[in-house]
Amino acid sequence: MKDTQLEITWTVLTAIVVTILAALSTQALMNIETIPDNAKVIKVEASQWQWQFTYPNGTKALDELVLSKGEPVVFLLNARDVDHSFNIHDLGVKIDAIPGHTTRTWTTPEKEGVYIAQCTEFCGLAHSRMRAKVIVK
Ligand SMILES: [Cu+2]
Repeated sequence: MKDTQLEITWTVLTAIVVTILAALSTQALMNIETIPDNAKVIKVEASQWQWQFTYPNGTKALDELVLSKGEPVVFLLNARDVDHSFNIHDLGVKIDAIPGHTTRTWTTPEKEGVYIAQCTEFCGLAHSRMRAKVIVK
């Protein structure tokens, strides 16, 4: 095989691999950004040192969140005092809660169970106790 043929072969193979990776990456990114239309919106307000959840019907709960298995949920976050960060590690949720600014993320819990939401932004003396129970049923 001549050098030219070899170079063309490697160039074409590389281009095919890069194209496949680009297509897979684009597909993955589109899945991340697409919030399902039927997602339930839950407002989350952080304050030293608790989480307040407001469900679509207006019901509020402190430090306990109940989600339905297989039901997509959008979290709209705000903070009352200082920066916090809402992290439900096992559900792939992590986003900052910032005073005066609404942040947003979403998830679909796929497994029943009890999970922990933990603040992951140092927000004061009781930061480490700023947890909420997350029940998926
Ligand atoms: Cu904190």
